[in-house]
Amino acid sequence: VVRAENSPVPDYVPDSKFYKVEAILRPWRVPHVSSALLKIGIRGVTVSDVRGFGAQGGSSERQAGSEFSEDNFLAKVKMEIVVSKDQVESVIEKIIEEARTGEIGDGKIFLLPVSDIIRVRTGERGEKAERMTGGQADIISVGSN
Ligand code: AKG
Repeated sequence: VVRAENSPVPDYVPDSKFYKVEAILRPWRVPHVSSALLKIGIRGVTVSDVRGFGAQGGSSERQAGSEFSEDNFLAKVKMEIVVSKDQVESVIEKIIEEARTGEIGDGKIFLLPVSDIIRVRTGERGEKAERMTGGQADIISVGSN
């Protein structure tokens, strides 16, 4: 993922090497978002079917006298993407670009610091675990770098 030289990374608080971008999105926008993320080199995305509501209490239009109730939960998809700090803004920009309709219900993005990343296959940690590689060659090279 390449960022323009003139767009500095914001000072996220707390500072971390890695962040999780967690996005609650309209289900039918998710394929657009994931293929756009693939195109910019993002390789690790987790999705879950979730239900929820936001400021509108689950209705797409504000109605006078409408009550919040538990059956107003709407189907959404939660996407979770863990990346290094310098990739965060590109991921957020891409999600907004591909998920936004401009209508109520487009969802939200949360940014969380991540303490470490551990690849189960190799035990690699940190940057080595974040980097998307795979296969036998990488298993062999573990310990030699
Ligand atoms: C909300 O509950 O905040 C909404 O945005 C409802 C509309 C929707 O998610 O489609």
